[in-house]
Amino acid sequence: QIPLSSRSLWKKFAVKEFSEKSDFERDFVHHIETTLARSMYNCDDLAAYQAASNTVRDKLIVEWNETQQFQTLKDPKRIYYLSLEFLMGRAMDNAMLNAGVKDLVKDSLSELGFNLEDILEQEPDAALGNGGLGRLAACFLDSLSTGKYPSWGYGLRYQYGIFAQRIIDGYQVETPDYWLTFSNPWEIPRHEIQIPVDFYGFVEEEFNPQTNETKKIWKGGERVIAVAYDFPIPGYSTKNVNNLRLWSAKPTTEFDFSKFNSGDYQNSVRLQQRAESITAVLYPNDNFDQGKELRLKQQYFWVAASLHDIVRRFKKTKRPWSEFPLQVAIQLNDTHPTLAIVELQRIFIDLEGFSWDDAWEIVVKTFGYTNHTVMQEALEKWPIPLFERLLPRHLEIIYTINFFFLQQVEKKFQSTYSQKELENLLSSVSVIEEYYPKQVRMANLAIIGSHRVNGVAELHSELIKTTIFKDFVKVYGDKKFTNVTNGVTPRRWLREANPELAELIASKLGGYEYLLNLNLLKNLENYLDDKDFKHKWDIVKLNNKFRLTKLIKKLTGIEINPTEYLFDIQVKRIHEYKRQQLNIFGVIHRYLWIKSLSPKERKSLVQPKVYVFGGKSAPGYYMAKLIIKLINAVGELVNNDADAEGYLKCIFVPDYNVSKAQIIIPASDISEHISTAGTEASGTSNMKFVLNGGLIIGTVDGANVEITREIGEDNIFLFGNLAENVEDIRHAHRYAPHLELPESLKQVFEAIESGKFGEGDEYKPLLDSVRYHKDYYLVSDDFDSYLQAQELIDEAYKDRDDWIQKSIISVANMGFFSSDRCIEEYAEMIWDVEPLERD
Ligand code: CJB
Repeated sequence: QIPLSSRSLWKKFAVKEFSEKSDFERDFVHHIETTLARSMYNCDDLAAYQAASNTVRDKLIVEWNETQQFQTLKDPKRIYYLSLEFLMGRAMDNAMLNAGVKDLVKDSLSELGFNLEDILEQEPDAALGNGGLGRLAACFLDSLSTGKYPSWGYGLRYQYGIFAQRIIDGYQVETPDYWLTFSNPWEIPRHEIQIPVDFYGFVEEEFNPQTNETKKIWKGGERVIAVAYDFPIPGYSTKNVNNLRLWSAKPTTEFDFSKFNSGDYQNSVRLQQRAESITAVLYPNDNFDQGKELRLKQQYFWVAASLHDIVRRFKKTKRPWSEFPLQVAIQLNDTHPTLAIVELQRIFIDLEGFSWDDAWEIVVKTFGYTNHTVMQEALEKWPIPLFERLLPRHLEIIYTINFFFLQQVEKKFQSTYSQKELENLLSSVSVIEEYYPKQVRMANLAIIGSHRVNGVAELHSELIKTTIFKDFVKVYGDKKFTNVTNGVTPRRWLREANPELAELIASKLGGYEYLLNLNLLKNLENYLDDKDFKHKWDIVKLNNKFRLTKLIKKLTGIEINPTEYLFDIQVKRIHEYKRQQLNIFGVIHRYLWIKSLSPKERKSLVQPKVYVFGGKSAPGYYMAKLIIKLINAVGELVNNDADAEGYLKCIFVPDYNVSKAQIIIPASDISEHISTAGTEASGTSNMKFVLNGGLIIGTVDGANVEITREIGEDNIFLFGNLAENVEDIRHAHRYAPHLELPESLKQVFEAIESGKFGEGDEYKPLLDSVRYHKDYYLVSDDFDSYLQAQELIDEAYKDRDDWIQKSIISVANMGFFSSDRCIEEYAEMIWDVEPLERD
């Protein structure tokens, strides 16, 4: 505590945020000369980026500090968003835009001899996520700050984010993404916040003669320290700056003297080094559970540190424990943080001395769980022997949770169910799967320990109730299950990614207010007859296509004149269920068709198209890697074939990430969201594309359904079988003696096998997965319908005026898909929290 007599001095020297060019310039030079120890004689773009970002960061930190102090004073209910992934992308541009200082910084830097756009290119992406789930968490943080919700993100500070992808001879090659080579101005290391986390060890019973009770005590065998790194999260057009706290694992400084004395110094160093490996690397799987021990360690390390922090913050307020769920809402982003349920129960009963029931009541009120997938291979399960070794006390608590839960189920159904029915129900909802070895089902645990479970789009939320969690609906009724359709932040995905479109919209809507109330976009419909506006709309799209072709040239060497082509884009993780194979088979079909035409016919019949692909495959996902290879091989042939020149290009953009997405998405005429119906929980890039004036070709899946409802059926190209029919079709495939392929697909397969795209044999597993292995993803069933939809697109694109009309109407009706709306829904339905306006 600073004595009162000194405080006026502190106040006199309190940091002042820059608000004029000269302030920015002074601080910038200060950072160049002191923080970086450079001068005007050795200041390159990287140094300028670092100095500029430090200057912007200083401003942010002043507000961040004040926000935190204010929240401490007011002590509102807080939201804690636990996510193993935060796919943030770059911070600098976003921070400037949110604080409203981008023009000032741009002019200042220009006066100092630098170009802002070049400087922004110096920033590495913070790529601490795989795909949609991680990016959703990042959009939510933006909306939480913008909406002034007192909230924290908690995650891990991986030293290596998602790998960088290179394409060598058409194949994906992974290289490590060490993103912290240069000091990171966007994080504040909090070396004073160190939380011990234990693993392994054993459970002891301790008898207390005073109370005559025995108590379980977990004696951990290996201790690791969690160190906090704080990332300020600015809101748009508000001084509210929330915090994202990421944990980094460090060894303890306590030395194991027994090892030392026994002369095993090297081993004791090795053990310490092992600690740091916990937060070394992000697991690069999307929609897939690999079940590695280190991953379970990551999960517990993160959950234990975060809960310790949350409970400590609550205890500081001296409120009674009964108020815990009134002050704390914890959202579980997928099942990855499910151990938090068990850890909180452990804290309450083992450390704070609660009764089981009192503790459990608070726990369930505190947690909400978001499910992001129905794919079986993504559902997390941990083998009991592993669990028992790593977290013996937690396993005991899980057994007890399960015991009481199953008892309750039994009681509820024993009079109405037959013995057999009851057994089936119990074994389906049990947290423990009877398997060899037995396994802990994390989704079941998450449902039992939360008061709300939500899916991420209407169709998905219905599907979880009727498929993977249907037995839980029997137990709880369907009130516990709800829907919050995903959204995206219009600040990054419109204003930042597409400044020209954002400005054009602002010119009609009287400013940028719509970025805070996206429903205002609806007013764009007043300009559907405004020729000048429509012309400008068209020009913006063309400019964005130019911007993308420049990037393509830089990354692949391939030159494209965008004025000639319709841009058809599919960028997302490579996955069989997302069906990039369907797309590339379609490209091959189109190529064969073009080849079959005379030059004159081509001219009159073919709509020139560039197909752009991008996305990473998990390193161990053989089939996805094969799809990447095929796309590149098709590109190699098509892009160099004189017959196809001017009609067809096929591009694979390497190393798709957030910053590239910001250039790719605004350039699309059509984007592809073509998952097998019922497999894509929501999708979020579909929303980004439409918000940027692109139309979509898609299946009736995930949030495509709601996008269609909002923008109208005339403005989207839907095709394919419906989710409700998928199971029957699969069943038919399973029992058919052989699968009859449509003629169109046969042609494509023949072309591939003839060796046009390199060794025909190479792609055999991919073709066989369709024709001999039951075509699980319904590629053959949807192929003709897909081709028809593509034809409709070609036709529609001819009428450019109508196309622009569709584009404007679509954008005008995308208000619903702002992540601000999601956060409001969570706040009301799940968290029961209100925004807190800073005085
Ligand atoms: N999702 O990105 C992931 N990873 C997973 O392991 C499971 C799901 C995605 O989450 C997004 C956000 O909710 C969804 O839009 C997307 O459909 C889903 O695949």
